[in-house]
Amino acid sequence: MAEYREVKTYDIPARLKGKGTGSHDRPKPHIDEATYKSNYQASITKIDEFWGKLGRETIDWDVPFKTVRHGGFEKGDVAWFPEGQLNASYNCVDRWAFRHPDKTAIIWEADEPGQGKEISYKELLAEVCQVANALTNMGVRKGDAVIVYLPMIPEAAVALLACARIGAVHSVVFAGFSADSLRDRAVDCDARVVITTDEGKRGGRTIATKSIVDAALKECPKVEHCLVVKRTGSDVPMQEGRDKWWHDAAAAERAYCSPVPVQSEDPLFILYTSGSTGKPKGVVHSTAGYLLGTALTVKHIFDVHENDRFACMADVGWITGHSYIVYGPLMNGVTTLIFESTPVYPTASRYWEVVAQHKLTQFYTAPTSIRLLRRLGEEHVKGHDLTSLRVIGTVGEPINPEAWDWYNENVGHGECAVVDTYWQTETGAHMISPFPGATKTKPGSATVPFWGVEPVLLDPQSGKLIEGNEVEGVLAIKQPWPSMARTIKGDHQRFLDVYLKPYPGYYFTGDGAARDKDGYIWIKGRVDDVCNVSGHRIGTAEIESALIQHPGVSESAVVGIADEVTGQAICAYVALKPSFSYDSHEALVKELVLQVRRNIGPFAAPKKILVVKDLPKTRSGKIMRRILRKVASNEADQLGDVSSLADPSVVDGIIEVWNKDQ
Ligand code: 6R9
Repeated sequence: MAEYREVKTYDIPARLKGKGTGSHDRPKPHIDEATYKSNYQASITKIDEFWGKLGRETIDWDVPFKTVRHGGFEKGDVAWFPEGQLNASYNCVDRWAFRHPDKTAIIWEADEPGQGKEISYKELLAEVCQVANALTNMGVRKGDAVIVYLPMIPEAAVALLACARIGAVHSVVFAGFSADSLRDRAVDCDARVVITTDEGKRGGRTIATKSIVDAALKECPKVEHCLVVKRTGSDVPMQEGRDKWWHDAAAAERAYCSPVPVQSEDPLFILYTSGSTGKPKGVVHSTAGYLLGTALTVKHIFDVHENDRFACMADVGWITGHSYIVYGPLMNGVTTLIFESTPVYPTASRYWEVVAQHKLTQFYTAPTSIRLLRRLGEEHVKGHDLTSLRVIGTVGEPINPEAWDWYNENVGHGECAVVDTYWQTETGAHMISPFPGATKTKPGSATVPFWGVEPVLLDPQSGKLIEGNEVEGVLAIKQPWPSMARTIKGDHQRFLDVYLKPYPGYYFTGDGAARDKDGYIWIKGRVDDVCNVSGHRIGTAEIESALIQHPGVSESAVVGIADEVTGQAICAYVALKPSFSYDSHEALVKELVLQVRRNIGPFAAPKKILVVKDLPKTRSGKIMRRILRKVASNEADQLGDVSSLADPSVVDGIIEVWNKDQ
């Protein structure tokens, strides 16, 4: 049975009932308990009728669809609204710019407080059009890929929407990735253009984005142009014929560009994410299904209303930023916030100053930030007027009940709905989450499925369906839903192998989960070799292949270890080549960490590196990570059966190194 604890159940909070402190106009939630239930039933029984209606209501179509859904998990040929034609940027920008031109679309909160700005829907439309025209001039056409390597500035949203306007496929690479990672992604998706900045700013520090791009582009023969946004004004080299300043290129263009209609199933973007094996996968999202999923979850999981000011503190380089900074909020025509800084810059009150200043109504962050702020103390939250908030959310990793309680009490003042939203890059939008006006919450549980999502628990070995409550298994989804990923760029077979083949007839999430006595879902974390550090997904195989590129390393094995703030941290075991000699252990460890930072990016750096003589292997040569995990969790006394190891004495050597390192 799951080890979840008996926790308190929280009723629908005051501010979702139009009550609570502060004088705010608090709208009635879109969904109450009864409508959640009836909608959910309809969404899985009268599928075509339910989604057909929402598809027509939520999206403005150039050509209406005839068929609601086609295909399934068996063949991996899922398609939604196939005959329909639409344009994502029209749906996110134009229709609102025509209806309420002066409404703020984007609040930009710059790294230094007070240096941000607001952009109206009218201004957003003009800039998206100019950049779309500039991209067209650079030869970008429908279906072409554009890499976006930008820090958190409004141009990041503009870049995505400009690509979408001309039917180009954007692929955002998080600006914390190294030149090598950027190169691999640009090559994999055949990008023709890269969009970046001279430099980035975050937490008072400067990020050399352009120079990283320059290094990456040395090995990207297909990239013809680089469009460079001026962020700091620093003097960066510009390559004649290839590099252009964003502002010059945009200013030369007409501030209108006709949106190019695309088919529902045409790709809107590619986003690379880590898997348990091999190189990162280019997850491909469709246009209509993805927009529908993000639009509806913003409306219903965050209970967003017309005059709301919505803030998601994620980076646009991850799926959370795509869905909940850019597409979801703009599909609803509300105000969205782009945050350039960190939760602790210039002080640990930054988040709360931002909430108070902009009178934010929804606030969405990762458990790791909450744990960090909780550790720094309540005094940083107190004294800021947070009464505008109605819904506060978390994403990216399981939230421990202590962090949930702290968030609820100190930020939500016990009056806001706390939504623990479970979903993935591949799912496009929320899958399991409370509905603010409909779902009683339990700290630590993602609670109930979104419409159209049928979560099931399967026995990991037999794949048999586990029915009833108070059970645990691997989490899979029974029916296709509109916002699910359609394929992996250039490798559909891998898409089938990773998600649809492991448990035939189901989409496999890679997570373990439990269902409690009330039918609520509790996510337990990955069951594969993927680590979750501060809500960032990192494949252990990627780190291993970075380490092995160091001249001294013969083998490495990476495991995740529990960490109080980041959830998990990376622990790498490294065996050296016998011929390799080195002077200082400290210097070697530093070099190895640097190797990972250079190869993948600083966020993937191991917290611990243990240099061992040998790795524990089975007779067939497989590394037994189970043992490495146990040692790294200080559970060397519970190693279990090690008799299948080729040389069981290796384990003693590893334990010795671990103990010395403590
Ligand atoms: C959106 C996002 C996906 C993985 C997922 C799971 C973990 C995300 C969670 C959660 C527990 C939640 N995860 N949300 N675990 N509770 N509310 O994070 O996408 O980067 O692809 O990561 O994150 O393990 O499988 P992505």
